Amino acid sequence: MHNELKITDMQTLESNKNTTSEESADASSLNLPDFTTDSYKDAYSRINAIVIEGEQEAHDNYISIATLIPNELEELTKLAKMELKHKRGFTACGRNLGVEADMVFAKKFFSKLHGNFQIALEKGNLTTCLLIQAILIEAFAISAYHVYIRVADPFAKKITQGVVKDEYLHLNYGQEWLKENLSTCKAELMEANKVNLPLIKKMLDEVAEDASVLAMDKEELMEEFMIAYQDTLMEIGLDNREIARMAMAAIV
Ligand code: PL3
Ligand code: FE2
Ligand code: FE2
Repeated sequence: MHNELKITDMQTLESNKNTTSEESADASSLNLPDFTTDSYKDAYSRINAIVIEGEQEAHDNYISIATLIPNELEELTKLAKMELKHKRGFTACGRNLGVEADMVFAKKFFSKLHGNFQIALEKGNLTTCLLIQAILIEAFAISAYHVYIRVADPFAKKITQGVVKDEYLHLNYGQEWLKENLSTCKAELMEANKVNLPLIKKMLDEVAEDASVLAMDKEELMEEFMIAYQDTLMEIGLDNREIARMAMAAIV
């Protein structure tokens, strides 16, 4: 982080100032994977499908959530529409690389989480629905997109940069609702987290090998996820101990 530079770094900085950020971006792009190999395309067929399916399910979930908060219909419809735009964007990324997305794999990948969302929806458990979609899935997407942007082909990089900005709006939506209703939804939030955070961790484990073929590092994915997740819980108004307790659900 540039803002962590100390005063003592300033001289070094001065002597390096002919190295622009543009040039260092060029230098790091030398380490990009070869997007044309069979192994890259094979891994991409699953990762791309996961993202396409994830965006479609996110759309459906926001539409479903609107049935539980009818006066938010307009806002939630707006969020849902963004998800379809994301889906189109990532579909174009696959097409651009000549890859066919493995949608059967992706449906299975999401099935457990999808099932839990549907049960919560049927029961009218809005807090659980928001935790699953607007917090866990969005934080997962944000972490994956941040890491992917660093190693994506130029076409996909541009699309993903646009998408990740929207995902923060979605995370924020859930965050603000949960913040306003914290006194009445805390117990359900904790319980839903206990059940669903381990699923996110499993999904991350499951995708790690394919992700590494795309030069996406698992540790980095986990780190980015934890940053988005913990930041959100803090904004919602949980204290350090509560956040630690919730995060711990990922390792048991
Ligand atoms: C919500 O807006 C979208 C939900 C999508 C979830 C996606 C999780 C992705 C995990 C795999 C990482 C791949 C990133 C690469 C993109 C082609
Ligand atoms: Fe999205
Ligand atoms: Fe989203």
